[in-house]
Amino acid sequence: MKKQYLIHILAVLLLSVQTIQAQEKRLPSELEINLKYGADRLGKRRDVFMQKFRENRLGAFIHWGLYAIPGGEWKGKTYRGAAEWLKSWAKVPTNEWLQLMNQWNPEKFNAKKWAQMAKNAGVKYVKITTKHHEGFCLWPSKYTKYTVANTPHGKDILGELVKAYNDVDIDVHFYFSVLDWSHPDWRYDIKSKEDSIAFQRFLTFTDNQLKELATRYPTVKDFWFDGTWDASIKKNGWWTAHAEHMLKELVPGVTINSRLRADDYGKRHFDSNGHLMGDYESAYERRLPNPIKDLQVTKWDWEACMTIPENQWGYHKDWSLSYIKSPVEVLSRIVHAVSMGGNMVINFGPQPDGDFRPEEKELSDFIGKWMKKNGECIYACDYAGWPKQDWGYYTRKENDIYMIVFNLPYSKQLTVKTTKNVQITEAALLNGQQTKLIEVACNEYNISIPKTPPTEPFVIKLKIKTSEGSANKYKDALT
Ligand code: H79
Repeated sequence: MKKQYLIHILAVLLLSVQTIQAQEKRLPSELEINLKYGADRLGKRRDVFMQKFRENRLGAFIHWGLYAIPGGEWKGKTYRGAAEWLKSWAKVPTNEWLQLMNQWNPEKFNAKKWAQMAKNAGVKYVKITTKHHEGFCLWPSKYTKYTVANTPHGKDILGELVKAYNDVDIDVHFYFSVLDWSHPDWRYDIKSKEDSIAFQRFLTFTDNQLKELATRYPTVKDFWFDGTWDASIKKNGWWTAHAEHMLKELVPGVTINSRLRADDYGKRHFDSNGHLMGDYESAYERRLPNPIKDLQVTKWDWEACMTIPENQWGYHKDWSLSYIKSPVEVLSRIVHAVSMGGNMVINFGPQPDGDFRPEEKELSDFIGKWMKKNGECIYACDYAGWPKQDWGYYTRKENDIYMIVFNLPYSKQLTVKTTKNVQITEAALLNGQQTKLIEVACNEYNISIPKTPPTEPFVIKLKIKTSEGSANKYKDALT
C-alpha cells in the first residue's frame, strides 16, 4: 500500500516536470527552428560601414559585358527581352557567344569620364557587373580564360573603374552572378553523384574568383549577388553562408545583399524563421513597396534597383521597343524608395564603344541637377513615420522633415498630418520661396505653396518640435 502511494507521488512529480518543460518550449524563441545557415543577426546592422551604405541612398548600376556588342540583335533578328539575356533568348551556343570577346574593343572607354558622369549625377556609389550570367569577367581573372585580358582591348576595366570612382569619392560595389553559362561545372540542379562533384568544383572556382576580387580590389564596399535562384544553390545553402563569411573576413565592413543566401531548407532572402539573411533586402528589382501597405520594409535595410526602359539592363540597340521612363518618373522612384527607408540604384547599360547612349546622359544630367539643389532630402534621410499624403513623399533627417511634392493640388494647399505631440514650427521651400503654414486641426496643417511654384518636383523643409502631452484645443466630433 505504502509502495503504491510512493509511485503515485513520483508519477505526479514526473508529470509536472514534463508540463514545466513543455511550457518552456512554448516561449517564442524556442518555437524557432534551429538553423545552421539562417540569419547571422536580428535587426539592422548598426556599424559605420552599414551606416555609410544607408546614407549613400542613391547609386548607379553598370551592366557591361559581351552582350553590349550584339545589343539585343542576333543574326538579323531583334529580341525584345533583356539584352544581357540574349544568349538565352537566341539559344546561342556557349562557344559562339564567347567569340564576341574578339570584338571587345571599347575605344571610347574612359574610366575618368565615367567617374565624372557619376559624380555629376549625384550618385554616391556604383554597382559594377564584374561578371554577369554569360561568364565574361571585366577583370583579368586567373581562374578562367573568358576575361578582358584575352580581348583586343586587353585592359583591366574593373581596376580602372575602381580607381577612377574612388578618386572622386564614389563607393564601388561589385555585382557578381553565381550562375555562369561559360563554366562546364555549373549545374541548375543536383540530380546525380556526378552533378554533385562537378558543382563542388564550381563552388571552389567561385570561391577563388570572389577571393581574387576581394584581394585585388580591397576598397570594394559591397558584393551584390545574382543568379542564385536555382535548385543547385538552394540545395547548398551552406555555401551561401560560407561565401558571406569568407568575404566579411577578407574585407572588413563589407556589405552583402540578401539574394546570395539560402538556408538549411533552401529558403531564400528570409530564413525559415522569417529573419532577413545578408545585410539588406535586395528583392526590389524593377518594383517598389506599396507606400501605404508595405511599411514593414522600414524595419530592415533594403535597396531597390531599376531600369530606365521596362526591362533592359545591358545595352539594347532599340529602346523604342518598350516604354522609357521619363527623368521625373525616375526621380519619383528614387524619392519613393528613400521615403520608405531604402536605397535606389538606377541602371546604365554602356554602349560597346565605351560611351553612354544619349538618353542615359540626359537622365543623368537631370538627376544630377536636381540632386545638387535638393540632395539634402535624399542623402542620409530615412522614413519619416508620418501618414502618406497624395501630393508626394516625406523623408526625414533627425528633426527636419522634407516634403517632396510631385502632384500639385488645384487648391494649392498641401495637407500635412503629424504624429501625436508633434508641431510644425516652420515651412519653407529649399529654393528659399516662402509658404504659409496654417494649423487647421489637432496634428493637421495646410501649407499654401507659392502662386508660381517651381516647374519641377520641389521640396519643402519643415522644422518640428515635440511637446509632451500638450492640451488639445480641438474637440472631436460627437457621433
Ligand atoms: O542583372 C539584371 C538581370 O539580368 C538579372 N538581375 C538584374 C539585376 C535578372 N534577370 N532576371 N532575373 C534576374 C530573374 C530571373 C528569372 C528567371 Fe527565367 C526565371 C530565370 C529563370 C526563370 C526568365 C525566365 C528568365 C529566364 C527564364
